[in-house]
Amino acid sequence: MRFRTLTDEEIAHHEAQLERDGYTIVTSLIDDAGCDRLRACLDTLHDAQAFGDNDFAGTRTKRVFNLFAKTRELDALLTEPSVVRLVRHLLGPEAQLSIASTMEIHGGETAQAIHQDDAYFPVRPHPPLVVNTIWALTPFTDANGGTRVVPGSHLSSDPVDTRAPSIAIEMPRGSVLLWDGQLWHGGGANVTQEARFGLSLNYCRGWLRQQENQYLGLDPQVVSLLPDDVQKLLGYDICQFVGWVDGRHPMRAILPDVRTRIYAGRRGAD
Ligand SMILES: O=C(O)CCC(=O)C(=O)O
Repeated sequence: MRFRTLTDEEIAHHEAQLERDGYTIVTSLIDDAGCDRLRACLDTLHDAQAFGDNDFAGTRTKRVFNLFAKTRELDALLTEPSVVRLVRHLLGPEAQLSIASTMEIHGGETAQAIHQDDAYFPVRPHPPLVVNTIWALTPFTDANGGTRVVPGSHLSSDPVDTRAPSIAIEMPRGSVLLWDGQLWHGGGANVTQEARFGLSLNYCRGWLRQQENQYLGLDPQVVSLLPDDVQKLLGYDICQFVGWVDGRHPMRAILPDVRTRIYAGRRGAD
């Protein structure tokens, strides 16, 4: 999979957009072949997936969760350097994955209620706690259910009127939308015949509990064989004094027979 490389000026522009508007769009980050490859893998997971059974999840929307237990194709997205830099800009160096899921909005879906992705952390006001990303694996348009956002709404600690004017995110396939978890947003209505496919990698601060339990969801033997940066972003790390197991790095708790090999030469493992 090939990614477009962003310049430092482009990164600075996106950081400023995230701070000012609460969201930014990095266009055409993944090449066509990469999008095809991701779709081939995710479509296999979607074939067997039923539509949601409530208005919020969407009765014409398919979602698959716990993705890092089901494929290794997403590791390159999780560690994509420009997106990681932008996520860390708001969440700090210990940012970790909170939840990974697909959001395939089929024709006939109605608009989702706008909401905040950090609403389940009941502290107000607060600094950014969550950054969500949605990778467009089809084009996103106003008509096909492109994510709707209320620009600037991340700056208010008061609830937004759920009928507040929102705008639809339009972006070509291979692009990624990033937003501060305080931004009011929701999936759009799809009035076309074609499904809109989004892949969401949602991150939180390293000292928060992840929304999806990555310790029970993933096989520890598989995690132990992943590269360091993937392990860290999946939350298998220490954030200051949070995350220890028996006073040591959490990877020490996984598979004593492989830990010697894993830790050979790793700086600061103890
Ligand atoms: O699919 C989208 O564009 C956003 C969906 C969303 O915000 C959610 O399901 O929480």
